[in-house]
Amino acid sequence: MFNRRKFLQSSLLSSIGLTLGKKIFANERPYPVIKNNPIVISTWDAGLAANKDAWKILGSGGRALDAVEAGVMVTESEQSCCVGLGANPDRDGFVTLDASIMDENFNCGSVAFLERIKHPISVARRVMEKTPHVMLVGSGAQEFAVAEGFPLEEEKLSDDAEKNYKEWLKKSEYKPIINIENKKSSAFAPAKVNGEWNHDTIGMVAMDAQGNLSGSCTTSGMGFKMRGRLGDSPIIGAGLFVDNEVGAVTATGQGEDVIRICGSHTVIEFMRQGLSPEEACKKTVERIMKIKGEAAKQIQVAFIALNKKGQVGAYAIQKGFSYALKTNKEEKMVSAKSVLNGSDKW
Ligand code: SD4
Repeated sequence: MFNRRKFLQSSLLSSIGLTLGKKIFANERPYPVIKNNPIVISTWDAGLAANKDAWKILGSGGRALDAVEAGVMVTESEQSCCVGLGANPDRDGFVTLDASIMDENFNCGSVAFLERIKHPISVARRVMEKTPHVMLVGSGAQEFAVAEGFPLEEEKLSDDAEKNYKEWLKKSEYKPIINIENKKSSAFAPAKVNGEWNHDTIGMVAMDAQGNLSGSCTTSGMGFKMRGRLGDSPIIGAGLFVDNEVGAVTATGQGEDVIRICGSHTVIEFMRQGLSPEEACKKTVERIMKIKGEAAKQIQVAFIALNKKGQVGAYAIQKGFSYALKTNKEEKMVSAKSVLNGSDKW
């Protein structure tokens, strides 16, 4: 039955909507009012360039989710980098990629063991937005990507990766160790970027002008890994976690040890209890070290965290981990504190 009161209410609401819509248009304000100071942090040196692209979105009032996707796409595109298709292959000579993304509403998506697709992070976002699932892997993930219009790239190693792989094949020793900042000659060390050794992962977390948090993580995983091996990066709660009431966290380093303790989720829970981002990362790193005992001296794990107040922090097992930070006031690399400080290293 026609209800006059409801009709009046809804016409009133729509005219308010129209007036607001007109007002926004009349003021030519393309984005919502800036309420918070946006901030973005990301792992390792490649984070500087990635943050710049993220900032194009954050700095003009855009959404953190869009920023963390656009940011890490820069690193995925680097042919000479160890993230994306230019990265070191697995021990059978194939590059296999993992990525995950998470927004402010616990929506999340990930892909793993994905081959021949340039931007795994964008496929992860499509999984989140276009399927009822969180994770797609292997040929299924690739089929989904192609169906979504992502081009299937040529199966070819980058020059750096080919050189590294040939070198590795000489001994073909299976000793997976990740992120060894000081052991440049290791068969498992990642490829070179601009003459510097770089890493095979980028994780990024950001807060936008609305105060919303999001995160992304993308990796080629461990160089010369077993075929099919996954690390923490595509696993929500391990390599990445976002709780919009608390903070956003991502991990880098030896994924197996991050997965064991649901690393990024653990950092979030410590922050929920009131710890600062740095303290929360430190406690989580210490938990891994307690479990590993002496063996912790052989690995690197690091976390970066951002809380709801816009405070950031990081902590690593080994010395040498740094992250890139960008706000409207500064843009820099920050060296993280570590539990082990060089003398007790390896
Ligand atoms: C992995 N956590 O696949 C990733 C590797 C990494 O810098 O972070 N490398 O285990």
